[in-house]
Amino acid sequence: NEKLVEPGSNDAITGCEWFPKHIKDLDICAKRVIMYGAGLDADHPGFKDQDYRRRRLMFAEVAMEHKHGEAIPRIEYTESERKTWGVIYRKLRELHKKYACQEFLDNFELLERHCGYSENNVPQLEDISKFLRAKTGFRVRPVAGYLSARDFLAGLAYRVFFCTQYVRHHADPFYTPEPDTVHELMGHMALFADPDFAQFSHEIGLASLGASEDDLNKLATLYFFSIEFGLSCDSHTDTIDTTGKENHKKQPYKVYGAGLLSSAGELQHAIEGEPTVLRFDPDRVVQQECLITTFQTAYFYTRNFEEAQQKLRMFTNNMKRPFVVRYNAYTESVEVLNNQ
Ligand code: HBI
Ligand code: FE
Repeated sequence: NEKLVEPGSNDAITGCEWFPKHIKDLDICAKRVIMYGAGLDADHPGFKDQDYRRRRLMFAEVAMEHKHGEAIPRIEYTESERKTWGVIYRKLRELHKKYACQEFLDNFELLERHCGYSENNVPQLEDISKFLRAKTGFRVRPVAGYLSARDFLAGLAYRVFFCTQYVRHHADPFYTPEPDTVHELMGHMALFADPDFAQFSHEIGLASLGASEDDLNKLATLYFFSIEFGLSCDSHTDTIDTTGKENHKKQPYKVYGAGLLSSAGELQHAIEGEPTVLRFDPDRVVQQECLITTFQTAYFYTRNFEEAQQKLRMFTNNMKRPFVVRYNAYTESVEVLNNQ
């Protein structure tokens, strides 16, 4: 029988809130979905579409039955799903070339070459997972819907990204009220192939294990304004050009956040719309409100992912936990060191 842990349960080892100690424990996190197909909200585009709801239940079942170590089932996407994917793919690829950071573009090309990415094909999680694992040790596993920030971030500690496998409703290809596979695959996957980005993500995850409610909210906000909405400053554009004048012509910011790279509207807004852009300083970032239904009013940039790592580390070093965690990559487990 399956081990079940109620959210909010105390951890036998640390006395803090329970967290996974081994990558296999993510099976527990994956099951604690807050929202999925069965209970689509009244304002969801698929709410009244019985076929869509049935389809979502199938995806939920695949995700709920998946266990660590098993192959991720291949999905035969419907004509309608492939059409939705294709429409978004064409539009976003055009925008990526203009706005995405170089690391994203390079790795996206690899996904096209090795993982079946194209406008005519929805890629399979199993292929992407194998590819990422070879690149950075990251992998993906299917999830039925939205998880708590705590469960979701815990995955990152194990270099696991919880990935939805369903496609948004076809009524509005450029809008989804929840993460879907288009957002995950078009927005997130490419950068998990980058070692520095992978390390940054991994460290947010490790910091989240057993964190206080307050610290967890801060980490979720840092995740939001980096991995979802982060900008980078293209170092080539703010150097002095050959005439000796500073080059103010080119837009200095590039995009690495998946929420932007998977949203045609907000991607343009973030670069062309002249929003507030501030340096990624965690003490400042955690004061920013995460907006869910509208574009962000401010974005944060770092020069590169190494800088993001350093800033994050300085911040998490000051977070207080009555224990230290150490990730053991050989055993894929987290060791808890009690040094209070
Ligand atoms: N759950 N499945 C899923 N996908 C996400 O992107 C996600 C999540 N839960 C929480 C979350 N994102 C963010 O709010 C961050 O707080 C971690
Ligand atoms: Fe996301």
